[in-house]
Amino acid sequence: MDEGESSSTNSPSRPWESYNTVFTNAKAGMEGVDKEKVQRIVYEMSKGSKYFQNEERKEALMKQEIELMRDRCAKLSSSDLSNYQKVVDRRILELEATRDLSRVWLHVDMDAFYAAVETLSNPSLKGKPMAVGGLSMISTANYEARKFGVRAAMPGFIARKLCPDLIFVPVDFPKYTHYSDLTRKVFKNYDPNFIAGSLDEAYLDITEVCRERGLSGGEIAEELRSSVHSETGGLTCSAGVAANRLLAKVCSDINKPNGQFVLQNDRSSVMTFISSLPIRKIGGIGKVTEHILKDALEIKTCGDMVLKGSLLYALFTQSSADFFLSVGLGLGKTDTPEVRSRKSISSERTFAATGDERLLYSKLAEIAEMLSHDMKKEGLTARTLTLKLKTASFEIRSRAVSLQRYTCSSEDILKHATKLLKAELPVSIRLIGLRMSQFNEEIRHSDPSQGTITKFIVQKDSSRQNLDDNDSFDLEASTNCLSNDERLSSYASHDTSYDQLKEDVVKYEEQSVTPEQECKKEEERPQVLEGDALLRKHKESKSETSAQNTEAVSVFPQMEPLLWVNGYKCNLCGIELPPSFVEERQEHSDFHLAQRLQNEESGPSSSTTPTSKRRILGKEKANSKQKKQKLNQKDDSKHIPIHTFFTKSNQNSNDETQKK
Ligand code: DCP
Ligand code: MG
Repeated sequence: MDEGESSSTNSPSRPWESYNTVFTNAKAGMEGVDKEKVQRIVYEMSKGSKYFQNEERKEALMKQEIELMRDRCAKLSSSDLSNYQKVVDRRILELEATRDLSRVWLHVDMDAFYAAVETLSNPSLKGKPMAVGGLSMISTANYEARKFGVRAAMPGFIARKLCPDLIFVPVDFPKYTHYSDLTRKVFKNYDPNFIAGSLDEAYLDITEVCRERGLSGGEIAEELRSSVHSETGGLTCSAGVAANRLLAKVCSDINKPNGQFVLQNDRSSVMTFISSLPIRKIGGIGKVTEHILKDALEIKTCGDMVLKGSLLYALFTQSSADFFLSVGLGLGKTDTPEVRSRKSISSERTFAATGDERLLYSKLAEIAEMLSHDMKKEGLTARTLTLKLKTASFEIRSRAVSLQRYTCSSEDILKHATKLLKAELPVSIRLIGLRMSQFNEEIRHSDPSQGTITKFIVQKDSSRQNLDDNDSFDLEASTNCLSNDERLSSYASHDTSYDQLKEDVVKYEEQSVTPEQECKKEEERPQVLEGDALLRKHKESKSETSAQNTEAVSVFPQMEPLLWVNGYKCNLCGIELPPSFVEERQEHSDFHLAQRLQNEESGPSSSTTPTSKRRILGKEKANSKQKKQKLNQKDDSKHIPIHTFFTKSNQNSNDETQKK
């Protein structure tokens, strides 16, 4: 199990100790790994690279956030805290009243999924350390490889350094989809409305099936796992059974691989379980949130969230504090969510940073035109316009305006967008985005094309019914103080295939139910952890809320699909990463950011986009017929050559390759 990360302490003689990336986070099967050795190798292999610098920048920002939180904490008087404690006591009563112990939820997650599927089709891989992916990035590793510290989202060349005998198998997404379908057929027998997460996991409400068949949750879990094993011809999975989805997910990781854990459905068992659970175990609490809670507030376990509830309510927005408190009480979702409908539509462009106002206005006009075109195509009108900017120094700004009427006209959009932009000038900008939200529901519901979109979403992948527990997903999206910046950085070159991407955005934008809810959601989005701008806003006023006139609002929740084509495929390098891998996606975006910075720095000749650069490099490779080891990478051309950003490390990697 993931032990989370230790606090950032730095010993000058062992600098890697404070170098915590996703590569060094433990996953199931990595319990005995020498973490320090892994950290040292990862550190040494990436030191000096752009990736490394980016990690350092993120670390510095995080430390800044922690300091700010400490300062705010120190300013709280004891009477403040005793007032907040009253709020906590009242909220505990209210939250307790919502506790539902009547349902039995099961979370199932396949073991080393891609790797297990590959082993099924090539049994000679059995028992040998292997990873699915390539030198630039691996998607997963089997449990044999994990003993060496090899894990998903790690560049393959680092993995090979950790485990020289590592066998690489290229990613074969259609094959995993096929096996995923087989598992879903089994899940349906237990809950026809099961909620699929990524390809290899699902939540099932097994209350009825337990009742009908007079079996316990544990017995159903055993049966389901054995059925998955036989229907797939040998794949194993792990399961967690608990009163709600949040707990069931935590439980499914406890006895991985090929195991299960049942948490009894009574309050005392739940409270005992949750009280000592490390906060990082909770879906929705990522690295940044973990560090802020741990390092600034000394909240290490879920139980601490209740004990220190007054601090949480004093320092965070109510929705964040409510989330933390409900986690501390072991509460989670127990209902089956409805299909979500579209929430917003947007267009954006990245370009070489410029302060030339004429150019910026002309970009804005193009974007307004594209957005209007898309809205007309989908029969949408909306009345909240948001302008998003990324400045030359990667600062993200969002400004919103509520329009007098619903519209989709490019003239209207441009008129208001121009006002928003004007207020920001002069500034050097590298990205402009426009988003329209708060749709006219009447038109929407009477518009047949809308039905088609929803149908498309549902048909395309039933997992999109709801990819995660909302409680955790929303928080994760908004708590990572670096995420806006980092996620935006992923659009470095999407101009190249913009039309295709826009199509994907239209199809896969994040969905919600009504404009009111959307608005509420934006207001409620936890602000403290969304970066400096939101920190400032939070300090100014907690009561400043709805999207009236020009004001800062939070993130563009639909940005991800611009990078993740069809919801899972990185448009820059083709790697496939399901939406629920929030942190891994973050790392992957960083990867591309580093690449982009590298390109920018190495002068005009390297201003080629990653896509075209990839093509050129591919050609060179073919022409020079270098006798590099293929490492079983049929699809290596899909990956960006690692040396575009890991200059030093790549050298090591090549040396390694030649040695082999
Ligand atoms: N995946 C990916 N990239 C990541 C993480 C995962 O492509 N960064 C893919 C490969 C995995 C699959 O998703 O096989 C499921 O992810 P899990 O986190 O469930 O990992 P595994 O199933 O591989 O291992 P386990 O669940 O046993 O820990
Ligand atoms: Mg899995």
